Amino acid sequence: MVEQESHEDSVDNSISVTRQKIIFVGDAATGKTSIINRIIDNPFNDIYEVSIGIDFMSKNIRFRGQNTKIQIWDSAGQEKYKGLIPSYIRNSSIVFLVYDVSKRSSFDNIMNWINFVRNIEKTIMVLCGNKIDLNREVEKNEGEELARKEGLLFFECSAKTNENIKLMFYSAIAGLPSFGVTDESEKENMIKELMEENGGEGFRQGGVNQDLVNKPDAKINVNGEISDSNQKDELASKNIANLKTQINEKILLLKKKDKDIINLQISIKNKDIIIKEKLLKIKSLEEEKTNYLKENNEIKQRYELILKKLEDKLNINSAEEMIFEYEKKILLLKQQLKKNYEDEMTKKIEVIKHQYEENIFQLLNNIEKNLIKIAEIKLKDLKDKYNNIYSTKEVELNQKCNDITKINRNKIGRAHV
Ligand SMILES: Nc1nc2c(ncn2[C@@H]2O[C@H](COP(=O)(O)OP(=O)(O)OP(=O)(O)O)[C@@H](O)[C@H]2O)c(=O)[nH]1
Ligand SMILES: [Mg+2]
Repeated sequence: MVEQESHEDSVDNSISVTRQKIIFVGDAATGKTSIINRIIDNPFNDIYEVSIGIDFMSKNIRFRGQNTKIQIWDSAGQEKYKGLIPSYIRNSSIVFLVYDVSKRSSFDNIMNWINFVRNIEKTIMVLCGNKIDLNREVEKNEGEELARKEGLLFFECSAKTNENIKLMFYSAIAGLPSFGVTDESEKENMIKELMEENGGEGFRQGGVNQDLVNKPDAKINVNGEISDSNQKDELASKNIANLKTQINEKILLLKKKDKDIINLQISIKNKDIIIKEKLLKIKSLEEEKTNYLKENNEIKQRYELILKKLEDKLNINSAEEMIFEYEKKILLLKQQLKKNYEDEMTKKIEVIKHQYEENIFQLLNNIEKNLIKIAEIKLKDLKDKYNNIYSTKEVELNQKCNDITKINRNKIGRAHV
């Protein structure tokens, strides 16, 4: 655990004072400022005034003759101010993680806040579900469950109705080692005693924002005035604390740089080794290449030798004979092909001839039939014609016969007369 800021001061000659830092974090508008206002007995404000940077208030808590100076730091929940928070979490005694029970997203983000705090400081964390006077989106058992799992203290409260605010605050600070109570059974009495003795009165509101806190020679608070010496002390001690934090951060940075240099040296050494290994590898590859070229040359020579031997072995006469044989074969094949072609053509001509003959025969048949028909018609016509002529001629002849007969009779009659 990082050393806690726990200065032993002296308020008067007889009482020693211990300082304790408490900080409230959580999403914007969850009610951090409203809770702190209730702790210090300020009235509840319905209007949302967005916090900017960091505000603080302090109070001397008296308990069994011991004075504890409690500083309460109120952080702004807006994301853009998150970067300011770590230096206030460092060396803090208690961190209140506030969510809004009527807004699920603020509870969903609590785990991020827990991790955020844990990455900076190992400290007491109090999970606080505010706005229980409103309709819930987060049930109490969900908060309890998360607190149990993560080892946090857990309270629900309402800054509006003031329910549970003081109990939550005094229960949390009762766990601080500065009160020297280790017996759990005694804690309940202690909380009661603390509440009775201190209540919410006596808190002094600082309201110093980040800009002022970061300046070591800051002489004013946000109200633009430093009236009492206590307030001056407060501001000075805060400035010293901040300077210390800054120095510590610088030391950490230097240590980190040292580490980086060592790491760089190591990495240069490693690179050296790698380069040496690479050079060795290149050398062995070059040797391999020379061997390969040598081998390749030998193979080439052997191959050329074999080729030459093969050329010598080749007989030109036998090649000519082979060509003659092939020519003969080609001729035979040509003849065979010609014969096949001729046979096929003859067959085809026969078929075509037969078809023509068939067609001509059919044609002649048809012509003959037609001619017979025409002749019959002509014959009939002629018959009819001659019959007509004949019958007229017959009538004419009969007429002529009759006439002749008549004439003959007349002649005969006259002869008688
Ligand atoms: N109903 C109800 N409203 C509350 C309660 N606590 C705070 N509020 C209101 O919630 C709003 C935000 O409250 P603040 O206390 O300013 O919230 P905050 O967490 O300080 O917000 P930031 O400073 O922006 O991070 C204000 O309008 C308050 O009046 C509560 O318990 N019940
Ligand atoms: Mg606020």
